[in-house]
Amino acid sequence: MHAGDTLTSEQLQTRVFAALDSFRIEIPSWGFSNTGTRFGKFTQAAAATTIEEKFADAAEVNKLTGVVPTMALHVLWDLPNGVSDVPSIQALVKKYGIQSGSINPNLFQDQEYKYGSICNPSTEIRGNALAHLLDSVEIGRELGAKDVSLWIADGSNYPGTQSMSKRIGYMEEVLTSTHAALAPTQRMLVEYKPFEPAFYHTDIADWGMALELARRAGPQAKVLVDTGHHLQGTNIEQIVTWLLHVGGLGGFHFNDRKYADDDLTLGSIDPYQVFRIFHEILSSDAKGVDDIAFMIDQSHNLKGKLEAMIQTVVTAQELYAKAALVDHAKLAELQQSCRLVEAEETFRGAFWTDVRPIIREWREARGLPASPLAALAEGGYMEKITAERGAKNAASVSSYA
Ligand code: AOS
Ligand code: ZN
Ligand code: ZN
Ligand code: ZN
Repeated sequence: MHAGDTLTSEQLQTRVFAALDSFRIEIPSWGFSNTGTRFGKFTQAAAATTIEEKFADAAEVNKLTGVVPTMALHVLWDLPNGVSDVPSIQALVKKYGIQSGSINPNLFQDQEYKYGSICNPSTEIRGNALAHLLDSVEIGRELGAKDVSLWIADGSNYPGTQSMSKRIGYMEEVLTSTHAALAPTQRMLVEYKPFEPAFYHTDIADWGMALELARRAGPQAKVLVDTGHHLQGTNIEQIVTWLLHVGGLGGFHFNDRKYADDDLTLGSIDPYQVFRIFHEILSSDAKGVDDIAFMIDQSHNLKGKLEAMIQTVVTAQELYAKAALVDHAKLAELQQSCRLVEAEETFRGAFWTDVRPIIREWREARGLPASPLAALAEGGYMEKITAERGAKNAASVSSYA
C-alpha cells in the first residue's frame, strides 16, 4: 500500500502539479566556476570564468527547469570591488533575467582571518570583518536581495589556544551591529557547521548556537541549515521541526554527504532524508513556513557543473513532490492511535511513489523540456561554452573567479 494506491491518478496529478508550481530553488554562482576540494581541483573547459558567464549558466539552468529565478552571489568572488560592483550586477540581472539571490560575505579567505574573523582576538580585525558584513548588507539592499547568508569559518585547532567564551561575546557584538544595518525587507541567515576548517572548536558549531546568536542579534536573523553540516547520524528533520516551532528557520543550503561536508549532489547518498525534511515543512502550520529559502550549496569537482546543477534541481523537485503526497490527516490518525506499521507505510509509501512521469507531464504543461538533462545534452549550449571558455580555463588553472 502506498500513496499511489490510495490516490486516484487525477488526485496524484493535482497534488504534484500544485507542489511543483510553488517550488523554487536558488543556485549558487560558485557552482559554475572551477572550484573543487582542498586537495586540488580538476578544471573543466566549460566552467564559468567571469560573473557574466555564471549568469549565463544560471539562465540556461532556469530555461531548462523553470524553477531557479535567483542565483546566490559571493561577495569576494562575484563583487570583488564590493558595493561599486552593484551596477554591473544589475546590468547582468537585466540581460539574463536571473535575479540576485542571497548575498554571501567572505570571512575566510583573507590572510588576516588566520585566527578568526568576527571572533578574532584583535579588535581591528573584528572591525574589518564587520565592515565587510555591512558592505554585504548594503549590496543586498541595493540589489533587492532578501537574504545575507553568513557562514563563519572561525574556530581553533587546539584546546586551550582560544577563549571560546570571549569569542561568543565578540560574535554577539558583530552580529547585533550587522542586524542593526538590515533594511526591513532584509534577513540575515546564520549557518552552522560542527568542524572544518577548524578541527577542535568551531564558533558556531550547531543549530542551538546559531539560533541563540540569531535571536540575540534581532528578529530578522534566522538559522540556515546546510544539510552537509551535521555529525554522522544527526536527525536533521528534527532540527528542522524545532526551528519551525520556534520561528527560527530561515533557509537551507542543500547538498549531500557521506562522511563530512563535501557538497555532493542533493539526494545522491540519502534521498529519504531530504524527503523527511520536506515532509516536516509541508506538514507544518508554523508561522513563517512559507518564508523558507531553498538554496543549493554545491561545487563540483568531478561532475559537469551544469549537469550536476540540473540533476540537483530535478532531484529536489522529485523529493518535494513525493513529500507532497503524504496524506497528513490519515497519518495523524494513525500516529494518534499508535498504528506504527500503517503509519510508517503511509509515510514511506509516498516516498516510494514514482512521481517522475507526472513531473514530465508538469514540465510539458508549463512549456518546459520533459527532461532538462536530455535537453542540456542536445541543446548545443555545452558545446558553445566549451569552445568559448576552454582556452581561458586552460590558461588559468589556479585562478578562482
Ligand atoms: C561552507 O562549508 C559553507 O557551506 C558555506 O555556506 C558555503 O559553502 C560558502 O559560504 C560559499 O561561500
Ligand atoms: Zn591523510
Ligand atoms: Zn553552506
Ligand atoms: Zn559547507
